Amino acid sequence: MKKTLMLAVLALVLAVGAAQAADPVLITVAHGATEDHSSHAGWQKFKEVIEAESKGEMKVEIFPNQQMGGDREVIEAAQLGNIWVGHSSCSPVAGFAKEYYVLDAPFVFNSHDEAYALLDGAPGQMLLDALEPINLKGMGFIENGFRNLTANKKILDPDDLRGIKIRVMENKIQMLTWSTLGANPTPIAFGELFTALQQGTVDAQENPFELIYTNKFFEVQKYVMTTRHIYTPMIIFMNLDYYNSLSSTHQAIVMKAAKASMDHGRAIARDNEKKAIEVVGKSIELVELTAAQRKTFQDRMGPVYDAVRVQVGNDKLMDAFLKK
Ligand code: TK8
Repeated sequence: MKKTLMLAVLALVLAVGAAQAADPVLITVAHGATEDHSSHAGWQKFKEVIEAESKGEMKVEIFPNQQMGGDREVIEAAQLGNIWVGHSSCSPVAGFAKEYYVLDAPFVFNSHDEAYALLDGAPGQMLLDALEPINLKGMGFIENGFRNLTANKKILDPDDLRGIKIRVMENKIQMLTWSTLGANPTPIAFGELFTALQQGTVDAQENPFELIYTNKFFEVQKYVMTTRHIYTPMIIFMNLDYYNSLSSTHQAIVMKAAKASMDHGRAIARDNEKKAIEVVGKSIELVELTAAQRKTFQDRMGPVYDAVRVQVGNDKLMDAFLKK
């Protein structure tokens, strides 16, 4: 009897020791936004929830501001397992998963609520699932925002874009959109954009107000036009092999933290956008386009919608977003 009791005590001591000795599950996160961008606040919430819910069994380390490269590099690093978690604007993702071209269709969303309803519903889930063949677990969509055009000349309709060199994200539909409008598009990685504007390599770019502010693009541009020509979300993802290697308890904690990160980041993004509009509007000319002026851009988008449908190659997905 005494021997059995001793063995039971020994087994208990070893189990407790093993648990204490076990290194925490380390989750590395990388992204290309600055630390004052709402997406970084979202990742801090992700870290907070994971470390609290796992009671220290999981640790999160965040590498912001292009430390691991821009969107394309972060996607590739997460695919290969050089980092475990990251985010990217959805346009660069389309080069890896063609379904994401659906989000490059301009003038689809008219409000944040409309965008969230689709992205957080079945259409968005189809996009999250489309990442699994490239070894990524899509965890959700955080805020980047409605994109607006900045330039060194006032642009009131597409005819004003003639001869304008505009930077676009590395994505063939973005290239087609702006060439269809009459501009000369050049794909440049986000991390090189400020220098390209400063040196005059390009005359214009388009991004949400928050990024126009956090990355100081307004300091090297003269006008910002409220085109709101597209809503770009950022997609947050984890290396799928790594996700599948986690216990079901840890998987549930990761997904709970991802949801908390999205909700927190979106809320902050809306406040940040208001502040960004105020600061940018005091530094350069804010050109509030009328609905009629915005329509002159949308009226030229026919060939772009056709090209998106071809690239996406999935009418069910296309119609889920465009025929809402
Ligand atoms: C930030 C980029 C940015 C995107 C762009 O890493 O490239 O213009 O809007 O959000 O993903």
